[in-house]
Amino acid sequence: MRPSGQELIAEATAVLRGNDVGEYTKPSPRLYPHQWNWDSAFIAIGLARVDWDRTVRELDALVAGQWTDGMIPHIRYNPAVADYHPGPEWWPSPRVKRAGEVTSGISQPPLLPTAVLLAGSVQPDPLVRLAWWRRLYEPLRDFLLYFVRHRTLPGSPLIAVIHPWESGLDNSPRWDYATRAGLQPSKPYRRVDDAIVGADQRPRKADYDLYMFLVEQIASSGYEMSSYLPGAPFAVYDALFNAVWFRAAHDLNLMAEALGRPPALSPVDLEAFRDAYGEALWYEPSGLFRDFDLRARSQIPVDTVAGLAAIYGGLVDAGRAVTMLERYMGRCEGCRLVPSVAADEPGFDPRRYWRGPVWMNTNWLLIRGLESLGLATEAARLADSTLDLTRAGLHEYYDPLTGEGLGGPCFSWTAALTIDLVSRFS
Ligand code: 9WN
Repeated sequence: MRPSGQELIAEATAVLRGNDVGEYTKPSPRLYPHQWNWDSAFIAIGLARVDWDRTVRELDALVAGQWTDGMIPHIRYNPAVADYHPGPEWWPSPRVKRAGEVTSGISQPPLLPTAVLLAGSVQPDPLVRLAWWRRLYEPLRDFLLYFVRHRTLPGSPLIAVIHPWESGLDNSPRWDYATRAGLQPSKPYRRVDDAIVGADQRPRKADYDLYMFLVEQIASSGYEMSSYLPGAPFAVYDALFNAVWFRAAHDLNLMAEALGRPPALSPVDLEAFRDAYGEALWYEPSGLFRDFDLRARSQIPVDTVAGLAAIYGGLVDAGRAVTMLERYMGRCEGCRLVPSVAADEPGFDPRRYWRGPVWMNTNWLLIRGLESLGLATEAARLADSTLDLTRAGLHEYYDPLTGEGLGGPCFSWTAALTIDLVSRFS
């Protein structure tokens, strides 16, 4: 039997408290000891319902790592933690605004503006809410504009990610074409993840070789995207990343309106973005969006949950959302929903990280998207099956065939999004 809503909220709150290190929340107790970008955004969305003041601290800490060009990095390292590898020595001279900040040199899906909008909406005092939005507005605007200014190439408004870590779905089979090239970093590296979690649930050595090769390339460019991006060895229009950016742009514009400011992103530019997304990424034979490899100038032929993220972004209408989802589910019969990779894909692996397991955060994105499109029944159905996953505990991810909890235990975004879903759906 599934625990009651109140029991789930109590359990999830205890997980968040257990991972709380004062100003930020570790994604999980041992595996991820630093502050991660979109983790803190997901965490804020649930935490705001149980401790609003702590949520403000969480996001202030994340924004403290912002760079002079507006980027908010994917990891904000805690200098007191020494046993995490690969560590900040791989990211020399980060261009941080605030002296003393130690960060990585790439970003992650920009969920943060949406998290600030949603967390702000549960603050009952409008003066407190607006004061918070006013304080964060410019850092959030600069964060979204960073991608427009530094991650686009002539001819398209779509945003290029330059590392699989930036996609948030690190070892997705979408990136196997890059792994297969066999690129090697110039120096040896250590990893600790596969000693904490079973190696069969983590990225393979070939994946890490690529990750560390790219880290070296990006760092040695001095993070100068105007020269790096045109020839970058890995540059992709990621369907999920771009959908998250698009929704964040709309959400930031809602905040601007509440603050009596003009839109941060022009509605005309957003329409052009929407058209470009459809033109470059739609793949009719699968009824799904795909990612686009800027080196090969072609779509990447793998169907994953990232291809559904347009539902979250508001980049499709309700009719298309339903058919996309039904088609994808039809390829995953017998699975807990929604596997990170379509179960009939050759790269599908039900236990290995982003190669098949079900994740609470991608489900949550779809649920939010369905709600925004007015598909309340579909959203409630998916929320119910998502909450059902928690029977196995609040894990990082779940085996779609058995429901077994995998990866890190006591996982913060699973806990936070459980709080959000229970609060809204039960
Ligand atoms: C590398 C923290 C992060 C998530 C990512 C997830 C994983 C890191 C890792 O963990 O990435 O950034 O070491 O595998 O893929 O989405 O933000 O939870």
